Amino acid sequence: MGARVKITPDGGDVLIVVDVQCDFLPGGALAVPDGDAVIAPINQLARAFRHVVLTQDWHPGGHASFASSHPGKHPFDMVDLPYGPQVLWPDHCVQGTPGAEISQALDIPHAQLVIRKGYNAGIDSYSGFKEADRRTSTGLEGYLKECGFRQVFCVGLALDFCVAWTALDAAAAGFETYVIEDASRAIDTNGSLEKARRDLEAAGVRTITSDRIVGT
Ligand code: VGL
Ligand code: ZN
Repeated sequence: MGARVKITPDGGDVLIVVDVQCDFLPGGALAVPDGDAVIAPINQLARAFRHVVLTQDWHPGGHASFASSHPGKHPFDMVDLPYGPQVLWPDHCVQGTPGAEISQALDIPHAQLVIRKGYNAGIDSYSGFKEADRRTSTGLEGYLKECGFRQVFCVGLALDFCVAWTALDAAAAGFETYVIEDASRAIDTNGSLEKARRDLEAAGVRTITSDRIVGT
């Protein structure tokens, strides 16, 4: 609990809902533990925001982040790609498949943009802003700046990967950035959650709970 974080109805604040897709939910190819627990708080939060952007992990078959693309490797192994170390994942969020669909349980009809990422075969993209080569832009920074947003609130899946990287890039782009923890869940592999928390804190990203926005 802490002081209330004010959302101004006339803009300036945007909620980014990261990767709430079937493959990251129970029964999915890369199910995040307790992943469906994010749905209710996200739906409640979204009603408080006039502006909501969704991200969608969107990989071609045979993507470089898939363990199946690296003979002898298994999910959660590491591999060195031209841009650096990469965690390998089960095949997930393949373009056009049911697992890549954004959950029907999300109730955000007013979401204004879906930004897809991870569509380059050789480059992963946890962040909604910048791919894992740290050079290729998705265009989201320009979009948010052109819209005049100043505060970015990040929620979704997974807290220690796509939510954290999106928040870190938002902060680096100059937005006042928040992660809403109870509206996010982590994968937590090889210390990833601890590392994400440290990185977020070092970058000045504020970690809050949704009661500070929508609480009574
Ligand atoms: C994600 C691993 C691979 C995420 C996406 O949404 O956090 N994690 N692709
Ligand atoms: Zn992915």
